[in-house]
Amino acid sequence: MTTPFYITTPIYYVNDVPHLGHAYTTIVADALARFHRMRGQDTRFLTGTDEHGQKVEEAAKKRGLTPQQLVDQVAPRFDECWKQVGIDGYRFIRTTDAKHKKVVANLWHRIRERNPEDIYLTTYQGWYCVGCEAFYTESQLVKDGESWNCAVHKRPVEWIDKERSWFFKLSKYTKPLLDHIAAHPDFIRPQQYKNEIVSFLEKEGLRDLSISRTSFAWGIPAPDPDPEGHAHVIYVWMDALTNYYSDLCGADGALESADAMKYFPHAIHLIGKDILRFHSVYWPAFLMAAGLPLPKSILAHGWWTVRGEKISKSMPATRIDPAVLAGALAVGPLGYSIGIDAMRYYLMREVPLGNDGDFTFESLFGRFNADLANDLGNLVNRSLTLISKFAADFPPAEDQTLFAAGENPHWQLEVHAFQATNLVAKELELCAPSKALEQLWKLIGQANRYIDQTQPWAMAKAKDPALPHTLWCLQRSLWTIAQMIAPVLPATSQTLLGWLGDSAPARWPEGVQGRVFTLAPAAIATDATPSVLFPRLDEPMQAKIVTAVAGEYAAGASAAPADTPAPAPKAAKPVEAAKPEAAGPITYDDFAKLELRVGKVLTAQPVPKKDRLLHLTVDLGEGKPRTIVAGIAEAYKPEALVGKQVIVVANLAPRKLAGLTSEGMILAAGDEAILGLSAVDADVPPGTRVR
Ligand code: ME8
Repeated sequence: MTTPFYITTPIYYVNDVPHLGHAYTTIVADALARFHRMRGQDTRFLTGTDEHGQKVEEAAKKRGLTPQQLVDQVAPRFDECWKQVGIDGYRFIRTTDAKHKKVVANLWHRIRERNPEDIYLTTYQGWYCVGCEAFYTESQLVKDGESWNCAVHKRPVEWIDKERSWFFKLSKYTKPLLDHIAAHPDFIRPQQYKNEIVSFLEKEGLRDLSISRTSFAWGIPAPDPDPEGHAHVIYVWMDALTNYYSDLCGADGALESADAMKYFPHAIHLIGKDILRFHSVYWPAFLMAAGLPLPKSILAHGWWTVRGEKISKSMPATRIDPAVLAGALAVGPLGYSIGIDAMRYYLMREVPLGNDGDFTFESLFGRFNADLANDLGNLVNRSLTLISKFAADFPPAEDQTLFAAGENPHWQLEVHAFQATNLVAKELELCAPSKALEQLWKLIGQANRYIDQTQPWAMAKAKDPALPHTLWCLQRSLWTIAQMIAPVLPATSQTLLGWLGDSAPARWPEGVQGRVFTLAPAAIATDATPSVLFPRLDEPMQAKIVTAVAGEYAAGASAAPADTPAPAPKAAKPVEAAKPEAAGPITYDDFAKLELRVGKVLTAQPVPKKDRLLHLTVDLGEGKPRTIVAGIAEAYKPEALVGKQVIVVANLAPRKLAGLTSEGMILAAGDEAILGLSAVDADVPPGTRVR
């Protein structure tokens, strides 16, 4: 029986929509899960959403929604996004799931049963960052004039003044954690993050941790009563971290489920370095206190940045939508799937796991043209063209005598391919996709050189009897490569295997007797006419991609039109749909052409069958209210809009939307669920001109 493989991503906060940073973690986890599945391992892959806490409660209130309504709107976005970018075979957990809530309560009870002194009541006083949902000491914050700012969010933190709270005796676990890390060298990976945690534990030690809040209600109720009668909800990180365990439990929430015992000790928690401490300190300490097994590894990766700024919600100009990026890269006959594969390849190849990486179009196009179009694309095209051209007269066939002859190009390619199956697998076992791809591309280079060396076209002309063997070697190495690219380039792999006459799901090529690996089952159809999988991105194409992607994230930074109709499914978005490039500076006369007016929303109602649209009537002081159709239904409940003052572009030509004529556009910032309507800071009459 093989060892189970269990990989998790962080569960993402629902106050954001998925961006390239979230996609990176999920894509790496997907690639690793695919690899282990290909090797026949019992594989489990978990992602999901983190839905409780103060910031969700506040965001919902602002929008006139209940927290449950807000999370129900946003959580499916992550699931949809992962489907759009081809993430496969995952389970999706939400912390509002009933089973999860039971498991969190059971974990609490278990800690109290085993270590009654580990959870106790007192009062908390100190700084709290709502963005991180974390408590900070002043040494962890940045002083900015009068206020203390969160180092991550660069915004002031909140002072919590003597809030009654349950505490967890984290201080007791400094030594047990250090001991565990010493005994399990792979517990925190890569090394630099392990060093960081060890040094933190050794130098600073741990203080007890507040694990409940009373000043808001959106969370899992603390299972034990407070003798003073306060209602506590469990601290959002204790709740969230438990997801990795709760998904393995049965509906009754019992902690000792068969799946938990089977998979959890093998868990690899893939995370961004921003949440390292929560995972490598709090989480194992909770588990130790409860007497439960610890995960196998905390695997931290670095941050993706844009122009040096971390891709994040608070930096809208950095927010690249993964589905838009994949759509923009959807070139060539396979369209969107190649866009996804190219994005996956870039993310996994460009940066060794653990390091930060700056997203640039230059490096993206460089990788695309050099690695995908030139190296892999050319190999595929040349090999298949040669095989299909000559196969009628020289059907590919192995010639043992040529291998037996030892040192020759055929033998070298064979040995190289065999070694690659091991080297690439080893790197993937170590969760190092970038190094795995480096190894794999060495084999691709070797196969390209094999064609140059053997010159099958010249062999055909000379009727060389070694040609069938040469074609066979090419076919065989291509098949091996097609299998091994599957974790990172699943669509490319499937297409290529199809062209090679292999319709079975991808599986890892295994070595047999020191050199031979599992053989491709069928011969290539001789009339196969391969198309160019990755066309080279020329300058006009590159410009279109930049506009499609950069235009999209620039829109997040400025006032996005709120009445933009729901976008067509992104998966179908061709590069041609790129937005025009942002205009340069405009003159006052240009600006004066815009008639911006204050409007007051009189009525608001959903538009049947259009989840994102609201049908509004807005008073612009013209006697007859205007009909405006706005794409803001995901952010606002209709009732929350009635009576609101908004800014309307009043001289926009009317447009038909969902069967209604929209007679203006409402200004808003942000997108979809995380959207704010532009505000008017004074009670001015409807129709007042905004200048
Ligand atoms: O922290 N580069 O959720 P979150 C790389 N709910 N990865 C990035 C990234 C970037 N610029 N930005 C985000 C939370 N990520 C908690 C987690 S787990 C029990 C609770 C990825 O929505 C990265 O994996 O803020 C990071 O750790 C995660 O998204 C943070 O997601």
